[in-house]
Amino acid sequence: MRTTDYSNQIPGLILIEDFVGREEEAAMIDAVDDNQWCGLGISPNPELKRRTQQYGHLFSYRYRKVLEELGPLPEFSSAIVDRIMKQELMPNVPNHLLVNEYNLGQGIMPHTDAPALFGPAILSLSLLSACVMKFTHVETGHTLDILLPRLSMVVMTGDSRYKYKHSISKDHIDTASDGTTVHRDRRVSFTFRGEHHVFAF
Ligand SMILES: O=C(O)CCC(=O)C(=O)O
Repeated sequence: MRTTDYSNQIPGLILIEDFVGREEEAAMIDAVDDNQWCGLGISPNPELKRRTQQYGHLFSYRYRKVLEELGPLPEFSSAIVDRIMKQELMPNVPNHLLVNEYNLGQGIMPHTDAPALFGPAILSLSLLSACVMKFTHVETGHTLDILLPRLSMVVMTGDSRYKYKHSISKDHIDTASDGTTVHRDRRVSFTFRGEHHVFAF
């Protein structure tokens, strides 16, 4: 594992390379591909333009609230959760896992994960492909494009979590701020979030 601390450019932003190995990656991808995806017309969250899965609880993008408690995070994520806690990357055990699939031409719009729903640390694991994540300061417009290598974990706390929006382009080839380019492929991300959610039911 190699950690790059971007805090001198955006406080609270770090990247940990090789957070998982290739065999773990394959097992996690097999597990999610055996489960039900939603999005692209399929409920819940049919309006999403990419496929997703949620574990822990079900968040509605449309209504911006938690709709249902789904139980503990799945067995296939438990080694990652243990690693997160051992490395003290989150204050509490994550209770939400969002799996996003990005095929070529799919991205995610600039957003800040709802502060009223999710805790102070947002962690996202990149599987199968690298991509570039753009950070844009909500007030100053300052931007930074960082490469998220395959198998890496990006950790957003502090300003990177609360004062910046993050997004992923639809481009087939991405360029980071340091000039590195990456050819995109199918990417599946595991985003871990914790506490601070108010149930709607
Ligand atoms: O794909 C990722 O790494 C980020 C996902 C994300 O930002 C989200 O679903 O809110």
